[in-house]
Amino acid sequence: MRVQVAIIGAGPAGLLLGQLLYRAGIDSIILERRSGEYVLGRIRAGVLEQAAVDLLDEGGVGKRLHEEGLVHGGIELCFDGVRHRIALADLTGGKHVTVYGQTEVTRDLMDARAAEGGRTIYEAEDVSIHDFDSDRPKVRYRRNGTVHEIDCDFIAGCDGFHGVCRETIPRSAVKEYERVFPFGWLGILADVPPVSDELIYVNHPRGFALCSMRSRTRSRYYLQVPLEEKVESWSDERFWVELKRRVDAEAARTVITGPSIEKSIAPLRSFVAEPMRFGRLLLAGDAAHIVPPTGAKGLNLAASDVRYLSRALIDHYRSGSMKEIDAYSGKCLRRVWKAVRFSWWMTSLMHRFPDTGDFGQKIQETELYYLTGSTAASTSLAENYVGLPFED
Ligand code: RFL
Ligand code: PHB
Repeated sequence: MRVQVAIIGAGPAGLLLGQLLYRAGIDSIILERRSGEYVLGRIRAGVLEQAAVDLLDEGGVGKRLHEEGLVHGGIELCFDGVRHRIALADLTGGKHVTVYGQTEVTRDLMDARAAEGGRTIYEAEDVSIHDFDSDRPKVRYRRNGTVHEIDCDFIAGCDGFHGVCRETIPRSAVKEYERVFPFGWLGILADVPPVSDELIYVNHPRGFALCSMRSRTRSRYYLQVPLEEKVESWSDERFWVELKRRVDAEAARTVITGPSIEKSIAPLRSFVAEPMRFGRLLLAGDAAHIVPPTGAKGLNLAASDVRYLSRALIDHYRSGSMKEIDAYSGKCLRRVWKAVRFSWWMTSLMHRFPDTGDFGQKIQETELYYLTGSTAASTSLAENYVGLPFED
């Protein structure tokens, strides 16, 4: 079989790329290791930058997002027992973020691809990529015991942090940068109304907490926990008691609790692999970089890579030029590193580290007072949170 672009991974990066290429008349196939239901069962990101919303609109998949997404013009930072609002929209000339779960984004993209007859092979086993340093890359996979081979012009490595694409690149050709944080986030999803209309990021001596949501009737809450913590040790009851100890008194009084419908622990990590292109293999999303979720940037960065990659491929097929493909890695990485810096900074500011101590706690609170009291400092946070501009 032959296609123009073979996409590895049906997460948001792979599906969105497939959609944008389809709209431009470029033929692709997506190979996904898991089943569609498994991919939809992963509860992950919840906050979309305007640029990600615009890109989903460009892909023709924004309808439900605009009907059901919650548009937020601010976030709250809670510290020293009091909440302070960062007026994102006022500070950024009217930019907002949209709360719409990654599961829903993925579902909309899968539905659009199915309706358009796009090819996605779920449960593709032993996917391997070959000859991407030549003009004739190949992809192989196995399904129901039969090995298939695909010839293509380009391979898009959208297969996440544990994927096969980055791993196949010779070690000597990649430079990896990494920081693993000494804690994780325990998250629960529950069908209860959110405690507040906006997200609350909490700095507390007992550890970070986040009050988020998926809709007006579905909430997502997180607690900072030690890395070695087991999810089985956290009954719903224990989770709610701990959350109430970390949030402000009013939130503790008014939060509506209920049975969890999902509960999991995610480690926090910053990671970047450079460059993001090797010949005709182009990495996008978590396959090339990971950020801790504190800045709500992971999914948005995947969309930002796909924006550059789709434009580069479309330009190539229209003009025959490799100029935009050549520029891809540099353009992505300049924006990626800014999000890596912001996510690291938000994580450092809001979490309790093993060496934070009383002094560190005071410094964090003082930085938070400065941040919420200074228009210059709040504007810096706001412009990063809503998403920095693109190069083109
Ligand atoms: P994904 O979503 O990981 O999708 C990659 C896909 O590739 C498949 N795959 C393979 N397919 C074929 N062959 C192979 N060998 C393969 N290996 C892997 C996988 O099954 C999968 O379907 O990467 P993508 O598309 O780059 O999207 C990135 C986002 O998913 C990610 O950045 C965010 O979800 C990160 N993230 C969060 N980001 C936020 O902005 N806000 C959040 O609140 C937030 N919470 C989270 C998160 C990531 C988490 N992970 C990774 C554990 C919470 C969690 C728990
Ligand atoms: C979420 O709703 O899952 C979420 C929101 C904001 C973050 C991280 C996670 O910074």
